[in-house]
Amino acid sequence: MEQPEIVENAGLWDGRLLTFESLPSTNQWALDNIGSCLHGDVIWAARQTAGRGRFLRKWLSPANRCLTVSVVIQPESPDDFMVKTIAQTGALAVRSTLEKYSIKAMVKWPNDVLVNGRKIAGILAESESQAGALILGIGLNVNLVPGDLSCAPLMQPATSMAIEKKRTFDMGDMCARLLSELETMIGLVARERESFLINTWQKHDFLMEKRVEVRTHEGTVSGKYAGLDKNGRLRLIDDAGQERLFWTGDVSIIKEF
Ligand code: BT5
Repeated sequence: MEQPEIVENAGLWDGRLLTFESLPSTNQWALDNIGSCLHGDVIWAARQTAGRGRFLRKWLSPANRCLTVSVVIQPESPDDFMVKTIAQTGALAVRSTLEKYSIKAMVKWPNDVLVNGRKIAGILAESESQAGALILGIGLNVNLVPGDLSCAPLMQPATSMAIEKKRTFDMGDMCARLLSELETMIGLVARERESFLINTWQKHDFLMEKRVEVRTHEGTVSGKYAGLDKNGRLRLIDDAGQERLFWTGDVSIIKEF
């Protein structure tokens, strides 16, 4: 297995940045090597050969064009507010990173970042129960060109920073900027908690005021999207007028004619 290049204090907080040329999946590497990881370590692979999304879906990341990182977080307690809301916090950090490059992005529950309705980034939060660690995986389409993702059918259209801005971006700068925004966002959420999370999410919420369909392994429910609850769950007012809360699922907007 390839040995990473390690840079001290270049991860999150005082963590390290561990860079690989190629890994199957940065989240999987962090899970497999959790014993040697420290709080705040960031795993970055220039190329992922088996990147994954939620529910074991594939995440496609052409070499050096999609920023694929995983952050190791060892929360003080498994009930930590941050644990429940880390995917939303990650999405908000990606959104504010993009704003720094004048790209107006919106968040879509639970883990997407969209530009003009096209997916530019996805988040995968996984936990490692023995070490009590949380792995926050982020895939951000930086320099993808049209056609890069044409090898597979996508659940929704995709875009990249390069497609939006018609220029390429330095991956190292992008990684540093993303980690800095993430550190700030995690700090804000930890200090100001649900009021900050709910309000900030609401300002950039792609689903606000929409009629949606939420699909889970238990079935599909439709109704009016009503934002996040205090634990980061999706609130839906179903067609019978009842509030329903979801920890996970896939959401799509119902087109009204
Ligand atoms: C996600 O899942 O969006 C989470 C993606 C997390 C990827 C990161 S990369 C670093 C870390 N290491 C990993 O192995 N994973 C994490 P989900 O909501 O399930 O969306 C997956 C769906 O997005 C796929 O089924 C495709 O339809 C679509 N997709 C795949 N690659 C894409 C890309 N590069 N850009 C936009 N959409 C993509």
